[in-house]
Amino acid sequence: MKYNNPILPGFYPDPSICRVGEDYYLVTSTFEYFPGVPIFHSKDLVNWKQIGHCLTSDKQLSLGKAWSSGGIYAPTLRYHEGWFYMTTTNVSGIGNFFVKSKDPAGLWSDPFPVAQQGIDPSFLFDDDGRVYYQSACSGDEGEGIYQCEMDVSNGRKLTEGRLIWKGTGGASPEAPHVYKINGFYYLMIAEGGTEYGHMVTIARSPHPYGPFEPCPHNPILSHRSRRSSIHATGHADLVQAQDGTWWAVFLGIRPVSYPMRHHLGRETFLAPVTWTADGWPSIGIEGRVEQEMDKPQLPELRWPAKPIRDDFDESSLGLDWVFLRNPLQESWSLHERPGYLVLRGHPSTLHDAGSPAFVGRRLCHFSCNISTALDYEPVHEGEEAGLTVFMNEKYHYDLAVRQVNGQKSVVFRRTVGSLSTEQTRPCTEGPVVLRIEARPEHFRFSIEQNSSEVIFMGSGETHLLSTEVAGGFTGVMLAMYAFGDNETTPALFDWFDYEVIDCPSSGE
Ligand code: 6LW
Repeated sequence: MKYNNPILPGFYPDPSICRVGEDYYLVTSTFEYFPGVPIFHSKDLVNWKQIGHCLTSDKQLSLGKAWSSGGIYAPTLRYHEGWFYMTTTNVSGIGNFFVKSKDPAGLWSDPFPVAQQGIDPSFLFDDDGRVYYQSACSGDEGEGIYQCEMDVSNGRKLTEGRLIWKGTGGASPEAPHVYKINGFYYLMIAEGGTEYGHMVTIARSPHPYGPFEPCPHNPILSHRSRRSSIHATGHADLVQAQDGTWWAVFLGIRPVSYPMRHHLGRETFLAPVTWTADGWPSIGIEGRVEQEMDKPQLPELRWPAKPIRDDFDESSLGLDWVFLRNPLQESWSLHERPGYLVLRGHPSTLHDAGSPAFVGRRLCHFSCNISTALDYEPVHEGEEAGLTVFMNEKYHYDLAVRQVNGQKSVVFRRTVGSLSTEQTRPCTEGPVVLRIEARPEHFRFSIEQNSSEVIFMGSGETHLLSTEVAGGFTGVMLAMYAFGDNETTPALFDWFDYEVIDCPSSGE
């Protein structure tokens, strides 16, 4: 039996995994989006269901100063003596910290700051009760992986951080994880940067602080200069299944168009791990991963496919929905008009690195149809509400209802760096259906009113919103939004449809 990679399609980078009995849990990074660090559950390593977020309060996650692709960098998830621990870095806030919980679905604790510099923090709970804490930073001894000992009851450092490995010479040694296996301390890292030069390397030592002997066949995973539909593989975490087999989760990208550009973000992939007789691992098939691979021999647990429509009938937002930075509570409501998501715009717009009225979800497929029904009668010049395909404040395509010279109009806007184009078309009173056809190379935007003809408004290339063009660490988001300067008119979103046309991964 086979499974399809990625196991988590769409913007789910920097995965970390742990196993508790026959249950697997996985977290990913979330940067400027709130809530932060989604946590998923699986029984078979292939089918995953989100069960919550680790960071759900302003106290845990303050993103007010987060630039695009700032905020929450890579997390690590570990389980020890009845407690789940998640550590990460708020690069726009308190730096390295961890939260803990007995229930992986949450609620998670208030943050425990850790006074160790750098990014990509990780834990090792050693057999003798010591807890070692690693991070990637440029410290007194240069760039590399630093480790200290810590008291995990309060996050206090017990020893100074010491450089334990610089890697094999690749740029940006980062993403450290230490595993105690057969009496050895294995230190696995990423090198080469999270782009096309990305790779995973590993070293081991009989002692927690080394010296570390590099694996003779490093890198144990890389798609550098390989012919593949998958690239930039790296930032891995290992887990041993209950049947003794080893598996790795890691990030990768699936570029489309030429030259290679990816817009879905860095996604989570799975591959088997094999070990040599003298105790060195390889990820995938001699360091390569395929789109289709042999399934783990674990009891399968699948969930029903997600419904196409969210009609906002619940008292809280589904777990797929996120805000851009910490939302103004008065900017959104599911209670003001039951059965509608109500957005109330304010002066923060899509064009600044703020927190506009914005409720979005990841684009997880190359081909899907997105639509929303918007009931909105703007009265103030310049106020608007609509649907955006959003990479960051300088790279987004918007289809919105707006007041233009006193006339209710539909506007299609493309913002690509310093370039911006707009097409405007008057429209009548009453609800408007905003439609987006997402395909590998382009997005097509249309409107429909009074169930009459569908009017094409324009299109935009996916590559102009790609990471290679827009930069950053996230992926394209699809969001309902509103903004305006004055006492704005409430924008009523009746439903939101996300209909998958292709299904390239087992995750959907
Ligand atoms: C992540 C680090 C990295 O923390 O990018 O380029 C950061 N490498 O491993 C965000 O994904």
